[in-house]
Amino acid sequence: MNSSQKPVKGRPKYIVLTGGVGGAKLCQGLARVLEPSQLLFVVNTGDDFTHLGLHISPDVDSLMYALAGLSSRERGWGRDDETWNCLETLKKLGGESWFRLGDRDLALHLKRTADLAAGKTLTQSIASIKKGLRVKNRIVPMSNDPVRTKIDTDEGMLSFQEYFVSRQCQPKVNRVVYQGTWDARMASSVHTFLQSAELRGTIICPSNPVLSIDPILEVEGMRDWLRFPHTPRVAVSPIIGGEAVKGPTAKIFKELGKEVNAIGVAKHYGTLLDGFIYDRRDHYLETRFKGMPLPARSTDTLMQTDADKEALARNVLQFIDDISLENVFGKLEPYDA
Ligand code: FO1
Repeated sequence: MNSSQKPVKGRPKYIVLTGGVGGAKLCQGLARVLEPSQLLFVVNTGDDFTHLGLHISPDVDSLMYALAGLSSRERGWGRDDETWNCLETLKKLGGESWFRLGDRDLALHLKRTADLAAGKTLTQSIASIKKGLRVKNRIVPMSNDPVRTKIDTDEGMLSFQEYFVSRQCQPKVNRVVYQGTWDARMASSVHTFLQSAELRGTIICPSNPVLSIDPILEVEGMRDWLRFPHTPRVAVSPIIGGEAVKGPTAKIFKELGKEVNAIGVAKHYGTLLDGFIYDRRDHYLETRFKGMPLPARSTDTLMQTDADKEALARNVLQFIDDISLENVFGKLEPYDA
């Protein structure tokens, strides 16, 4: 929490859809300007898988480590204060070492796997682990039921981590499928939060739209529920100047025949959105955004420091307020924040 700014106590509330490293950065910014009770982070679990008998939930962990101030600056995933003794020994023993689990990260995985084996839900396990990490924010998986993202590539159908880590996102993507979304139920706290009278808006983080956000939106009923509260839904573009800040978003957009820029991202989400934030370096897109029925605003979205994360969070919240006012008082002109 920024000491110079008093938080708004209790209300308003925001639901935040996130996945991956870019998403976690905006969540850190939001956590710096709002009280934990004002935020619900709903996290992609399409990347989850079982490895060496352990339940891996990378996007949940990236967010927990980021909010705990423990995440690796260099890698983005896993912990900063990591050692690799177990992995090195495993390698010597001829075990699987392509997916790198550090010693400290392993402890988290042992705890989660034991929780699930004892009958806890993923939500309950996250709640207990984040307590140990002293993270006060509310973090829920998009569902407690298994959803698995599969990538249909020119090398055949690959599981998410086979594509992402083992094949380093090299195969050409033809299609992405989200197995299990039909049977997956939203975590119950998402319903409760969406029905809250104090809900002020929904924020879609600058995460990969296809790999991190679509799995959340595809969970049975999620899109309809997100339309229900009639509060602004705002997304932040993960593409700046035709490139993703990190990861394969631009490559996948190109391979799926989408426009590789902020306009392509806005069109991808389509009518789900009430507002869109793109980077000020993409100011050349302003005329095109003005021609679209979607209010768009440009600002600095590159989050390198904690101050950058906080500034973007404040801009997103301001934009949501402005859209809410616009709904009451009429159209606002776009501006550079
Ligand atoms: N990403 C890699 O590129 N290589 C790894 O070996 C790797 C291990 C890993 C272990 C735990 C964890 O929570 C994340 C890990 N990641 C690794 C990141 C992860 O695969 C991706 O960042 C996400 O799935 C995409 O959002």
